[in-house]
Amino acid sequence: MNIQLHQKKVFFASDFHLGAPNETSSTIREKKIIRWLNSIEDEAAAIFLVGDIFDFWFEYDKVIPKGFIRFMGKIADLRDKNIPIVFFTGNHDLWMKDYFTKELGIPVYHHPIEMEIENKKFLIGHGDGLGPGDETYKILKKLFTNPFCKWLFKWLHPDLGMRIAHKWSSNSRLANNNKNEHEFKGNDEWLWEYCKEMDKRQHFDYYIFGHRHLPLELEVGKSSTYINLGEWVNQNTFGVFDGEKVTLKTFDK
Ligand SMILES: [Mn+2]
Repeated sequence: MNIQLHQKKVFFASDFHLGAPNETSSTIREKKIIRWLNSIEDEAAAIFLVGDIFDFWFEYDKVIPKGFIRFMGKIADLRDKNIPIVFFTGNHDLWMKDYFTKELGIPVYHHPIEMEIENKKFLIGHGDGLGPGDETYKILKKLFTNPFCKWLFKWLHPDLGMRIAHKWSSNSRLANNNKNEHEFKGNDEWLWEYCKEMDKRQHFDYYIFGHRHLPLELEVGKSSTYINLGEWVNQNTFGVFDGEKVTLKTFDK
């Protein structure tokens, strides 16, 4: 994928968690995301949505989850206007397959990707399971991505499967909220650690991740920056690359 800026900008956002914690608050958030997309579309050379777009997503062979129709409509509208959009899966929506690719021409990445935009090197990904720590999740991810487990889940009736998944998702969120997860952990920021280790082997100008739910802009090396995109449940933060620099901003309209 080759992105040309032509005086435009590249936008990054993650962790919309559409669907959570309930329909009412998700719909308010969904409309805000659409206002944001409306506000950037004229100057967007590309839009990267970096995982946990949906609080839960599963693609059956012939069925996708209900909901998010305004968001999907807006995404389709942007694609019809030829604006490149790139999806990454997060730990909440890792069961995306090729629906968005087939329907809208949106590539869906399940791993971080390297990309060069205007002579800057980017490493972009959701960030789950990278760096030290998060051992429980690393084991769970193996289970979640196991083809046999996915096959079993697929054959549960969607009403039952989705109910189980939502219960699981809300439990894991509650557990996270109890642990002061959203405070800056200094040298224990796993993704920051990951960037520092990576930069010793291969240099990137920008490391762009989500997952952490905490907007961060941290120096990795001399000319290298780790950006965490934050989230949209409370903070509505996003990244903008103008060809020179990535800036973190807040959408407050
Ligand atoms: Mn998340």
